[in-house]
Amino acid sequence: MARHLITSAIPYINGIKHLGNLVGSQLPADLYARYLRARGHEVMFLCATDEHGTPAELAAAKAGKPVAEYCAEMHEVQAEIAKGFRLSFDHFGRSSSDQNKQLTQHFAKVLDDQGLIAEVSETQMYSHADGRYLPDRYIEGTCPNCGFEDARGDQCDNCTKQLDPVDLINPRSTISGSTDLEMRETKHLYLRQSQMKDQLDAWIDSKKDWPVLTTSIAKKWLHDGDGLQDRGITRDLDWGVPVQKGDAPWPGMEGKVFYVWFDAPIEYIACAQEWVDAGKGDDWARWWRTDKGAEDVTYTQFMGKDNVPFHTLSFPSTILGSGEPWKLVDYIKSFNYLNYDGGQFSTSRGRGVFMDQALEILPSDYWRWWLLSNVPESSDSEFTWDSFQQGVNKDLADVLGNFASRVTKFCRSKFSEAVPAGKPRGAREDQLVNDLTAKLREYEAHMETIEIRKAAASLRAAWVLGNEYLQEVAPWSTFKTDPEQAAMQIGLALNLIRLYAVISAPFIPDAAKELREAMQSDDDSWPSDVAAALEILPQGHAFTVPDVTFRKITDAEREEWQERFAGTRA
Ligand code: B3M
Ligand code: ZN
Repeated sequence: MARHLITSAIPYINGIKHLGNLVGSQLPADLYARYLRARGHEVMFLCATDEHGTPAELAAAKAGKPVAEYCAEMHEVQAEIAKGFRLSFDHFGRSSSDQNKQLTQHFAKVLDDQGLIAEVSETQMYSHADGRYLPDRYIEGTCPNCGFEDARGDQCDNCTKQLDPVDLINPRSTISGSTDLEMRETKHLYLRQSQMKDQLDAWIDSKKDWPVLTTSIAKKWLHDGDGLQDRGITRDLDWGVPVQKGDAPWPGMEGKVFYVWFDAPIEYIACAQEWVDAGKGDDWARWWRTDKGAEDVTYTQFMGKDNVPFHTLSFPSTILGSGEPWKLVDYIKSFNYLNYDGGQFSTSRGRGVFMDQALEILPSDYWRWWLLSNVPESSDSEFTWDSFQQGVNKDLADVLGNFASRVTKFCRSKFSEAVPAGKPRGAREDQLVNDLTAKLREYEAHMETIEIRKAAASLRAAWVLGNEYLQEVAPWSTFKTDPEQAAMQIGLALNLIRLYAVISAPFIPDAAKELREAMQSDDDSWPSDVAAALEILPQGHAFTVPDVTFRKITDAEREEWQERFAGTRA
C-alpha cells in the first residue's frame, strides 16, 4: 500500500465548465484516484475553484454581482455538478480561502528572503475610457509569437505562450473595446524564475517517464528565445490575495494583489489545510511536507496543455525557491484539447456541451465512459454526437449492459434468482480465466502509467471476452441437453458480472455499483487472482436482475441533441 497525492487543475470560477474542461483534468484525475483506492492505496485527491484574477472579476461584473458573492455562489454550483459527475475529491476547496491567503503571503515572504523577488517599475496598460489599469484578460490583441488575433493579456490560447499585456499587438480593452490605451509606470513584484533555470532544467531532465507533451512544453519555455523569463506576480486589481510579506505590509505595494497564477497552485496545498479545518482529517502536513511524512508520497498532477508552463516552471519555482521542504510533483499528466463537433469548445462563446447540460440529458456514466475512452491524450480529439452515440450503444449497451441482462434474465427464467448448482468447470473456463487474467494485467499496467485510452480499450476487451465466452458455450442451447453444464456456465457468468463491476468502477462508478448490488455482493476486492474472484458468488447465492444498466441513444435523440447544442449557450 502506497500513498498517493492527486490534484486536478482547479477550474476557474467564471461559470459552469464544458466537457472539454472536464476531460482535460478533473475526470482523468478522478479515474486515477478511484483506481488507486480500489487497489488499496491511501489517496488524497484535491481540487478547488480558482477564484481570483480577471476571469472572476469579469464574470461577476457580467452577472451584476459583487465578486465575493458571485464566487461563493458559483463554488456551490460547481461543487454540485462535480458530485453529479461523481468526482471523488477528498476536498473541493476555494482559492479565496483564508488558508490560501496566508500561505500565498507566506510563500511571497520566503521567496523574498531567498532573494527571488524583484521589485520592478514597469509600464502597464492604462485605459482612459475605463479609468483603470488593464491586466491579463482585461486586454486582448494579436499574439506577438504566433499572430493569433484574440490572444489574451496573460496567455495566448493558440500557442500557449505566457504573455504580458504590453506584449500584445493592437491591444484593446475587453471591458469597453477601447484602444485609447496608455502605458503608465507602476511598481510590481517579479518572481525571478530565470535564477531557477538550471535547477528546473535538471529537474525536468530527471523526469524520463513524463509524457512528451509535458516535457516538450516545459523545455520550450526553458530554452526558446531568451530562455525562461521572470514573471510578474502582482496586479493592479481589487480582488485577490493582498500583497503582503507574510503578516507584514509590503511597502509600495499597497492596494495590489497577487497574480491569480501565483496563488492558484498554492491552493493545492491550502486545500489540504481546508480539508483539515473542515474536520475531514487531522494532518495535512504528512501529504505536503517532506519533513513531516510526505517523503514517501507520490504526487501526480492532471491538467490541460495550456496549464503546463505554470506547473512545470512557475509553481516549481515557488516550491523549490522557498527553500522549505514542500512536496514537489512527481508526475505531470497533461492533455491536448477536446474539440466540439467541427470547432472548439468555448466558455466565452458558450459553444459545446456544458457539464450541467450533459447531466440533464444522460447519467454521468455515459459521459464518463465516452470522454475517458476518447480522452485527448496523444493528440487533440473531437466530440461528435455520432461518436458519442456509437461509444455508448456499442460498448456500454451492447457489450457490458447486454451481458449482464442476458445472463441474469436467462438464469431467472431457467433456474432461479440464485447461482445455480452446476458441473465442475472445464478447459474452456480455464481458457477464459487465462484470457481475462492477461487482459486485466494489461489494464492494470495502463492504469499504473496513466495511459487512459489504452486502459479503456483493455477494459472493453475484458467485457468482450465474457460475451465471446457466452456466445461460444451458448448456455441457452446447452440447457436443452445438459442443464447442469448450462448451470455451471451461467454461474461463472454471474460471477463475471461482479468482477466486471469491480474493475469497471473507476470508469463508470454508478453502473458498477448497480451491478454489484444486483449481484448482492459487498465484495469489491480487486480480482488479483481471477480464478478465485470468479468463485466469490457460491452456488445458491441470490441475485436480482438489474434494471436496464445502459439504454441506447436513439438516432432521433442524437439528431435532436446535435441541433440543440449547435448554437451558443445564452
Ligand atoms: N484555473 C486554468 C484552467 O482552468 C486554471 C488552472 C489553475 S491550476 C492551478 O484551465
Ligand atoms: Zn500565440
